[in-house]
Amino acid sequence: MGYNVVEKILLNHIEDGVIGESSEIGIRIDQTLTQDATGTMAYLQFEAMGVPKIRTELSVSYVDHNTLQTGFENADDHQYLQDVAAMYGLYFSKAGNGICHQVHLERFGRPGKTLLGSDSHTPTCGGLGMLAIGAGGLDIAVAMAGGLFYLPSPKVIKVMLRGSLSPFVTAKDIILKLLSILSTKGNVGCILEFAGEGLGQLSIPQRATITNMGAELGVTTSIFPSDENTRTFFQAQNRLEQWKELVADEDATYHKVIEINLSELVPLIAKPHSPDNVVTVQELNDLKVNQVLVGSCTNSSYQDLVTVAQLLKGKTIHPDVSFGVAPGSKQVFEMIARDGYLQDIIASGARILESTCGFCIGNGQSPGDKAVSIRSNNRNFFGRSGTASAGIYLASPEVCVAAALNGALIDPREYFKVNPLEVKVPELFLINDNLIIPPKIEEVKVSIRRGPNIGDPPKGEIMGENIGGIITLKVGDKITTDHIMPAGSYLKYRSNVPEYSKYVFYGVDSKFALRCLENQAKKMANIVVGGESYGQGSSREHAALCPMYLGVKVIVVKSMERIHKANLINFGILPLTFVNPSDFDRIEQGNEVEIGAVKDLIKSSQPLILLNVTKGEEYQLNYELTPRQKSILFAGGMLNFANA
Ligand code: MIC
Ligand code: SF4
Repeated sequence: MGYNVVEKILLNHIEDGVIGESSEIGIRIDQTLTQDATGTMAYLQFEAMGVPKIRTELSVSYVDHNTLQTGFENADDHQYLQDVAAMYGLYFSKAGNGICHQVHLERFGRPGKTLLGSDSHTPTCGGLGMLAIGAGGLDIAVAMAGGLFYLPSPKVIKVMLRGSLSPFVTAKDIILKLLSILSTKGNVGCILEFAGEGLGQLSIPQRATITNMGAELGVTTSIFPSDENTRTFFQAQNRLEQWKELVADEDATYHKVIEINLSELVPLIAKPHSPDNVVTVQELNDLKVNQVLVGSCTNSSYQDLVTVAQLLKGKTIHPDVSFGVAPGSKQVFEMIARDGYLQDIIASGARILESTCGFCIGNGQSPGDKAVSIRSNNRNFFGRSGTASAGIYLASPEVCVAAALNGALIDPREYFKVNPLEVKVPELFLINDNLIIPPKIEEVKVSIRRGPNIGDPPKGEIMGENIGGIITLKVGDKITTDHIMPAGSYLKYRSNVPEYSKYVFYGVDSKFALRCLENQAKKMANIVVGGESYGQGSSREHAALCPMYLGVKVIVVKSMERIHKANLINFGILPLTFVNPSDFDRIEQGNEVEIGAVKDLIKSSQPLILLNVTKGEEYQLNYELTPRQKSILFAGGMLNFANA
């Protein structure tokens, strides 16, 4: 029997468990990446492990999220990260070099290798045939220390791309179509593997748009085979020796097959406040637009920006629109400058933004009250832009440019009467890695500088036999990590858990943290109740770490997303689900509850009983935990477990 691409990579890396048979498997990690917003905590945790040098083939520390530097905190974090990289043997990509996923795709990713990144969009490198997975910072620290990464034994879904894209229909429309089919929930444990004749038309940056935004589906990752197009890309990045072919066997089998006919696709757009709220652009024709932004790790490649420049050439942005462009990396930025495209973009009236996450994470460019903002990025969660009343829409750069020129949404096929010029991957990218500091071969003496904002990561408490607590908060479906742990202007507290913890659930209920502290003082555990797909979105472990700091011991939901569940376990918070989902309607915020014999029941894999003391009712609760995860929870989290 033949193997698919995912199985081929897993078979080369598996060290624990059996693919398809064990509930989770442990794999060796070749490469890791971190970014500054999750990185400081990951390296503080790595330091706590006492390992002298990283044990991966290659690890890169990027600075790309918090580059706004309003205050000393960001700069101090960057300095800490640079010192840590020098001390432990990592590459360090300085602020200004670009967004981690774009740079990793350009300069480091390799077909057939495994990559673990402390950012949910790490699957971007799946575009070049790599098994690239997002996880919490603590999992990255463990991988850097040579430990295995555990993932659910995956269900591999084959996505057959048939036909070919029409002009103005793009890779973004393929992933938006997939989001409309699969939605953002219910895909935990799946991996998408792309195949079919449609692949030939897709360059690596276009494939990377698809694997990047695949993160919004909640799958473990997405991957393309490594073929001739991949080879062309490696040659153009002057890394041909790192390329190898990796394709599925003819008789490979899959969990299921989805077909998409590219010839039938039209320009699509995701409406507020979820990436799967997809309609055709035509359905929203004439919607007045206030802001347009092109950038982020989804759509900011050289190909994307040359297309943008060609569509803008000789035209002026609509007077009522603010239009911003953020090149994804220094390579992209330098190339559009060298080739004259930057001039066309500037001339049109665009505002040129730094090569960083910026607007995508709500760090600047917040739209006006009730404004409509059309963006080329991947997430439009409620409040993420920094303006709760604004409507954020996600679409291709082509749709963005048409809206920016027209002042209202319009199908680009209608607006630009002539088809765009085809932009191919250049024969040779401009290679200038002068913002990447490689690790030193010789021994270096480094003393790590830590700014006053950088504190030690808190440790969890060993789990007790009984949990008595309060339902401190009850929320509904699709609670994202942006709801739980807002980023934007609070990002600078990522290295300062006591300060950052004040903002847990801030946009949902600004008194949450205060209530938690009051309950904690009364020795009552804090418990959060939620609906479907709790914890979707980011890999930020602060969405577990800060609740742990506030004394949250249990999360009870209808269903939960993979990375967030793993993070909760890593920080000793028990993730439970209702056996009977209608019990969700009976339990209320403020109820006093008890869960008895927790450890004994979990050890013997029996359901837990939640006694609602206030109402005198009982609800059965379930969990899916492997023996390894149970031990981590009993120890009060991964740091205690690893150091035991
Ligand atoms: C995001 O897109 O939500 C982020 C910001 O990149 C996060 C990481 C973080 O919160 O630091 C992610 O995707 O994991
Ligand atoms: Fe940065 Fe946005 Fe990409 Fe997250 S999704 S890595 S915030 S550009």
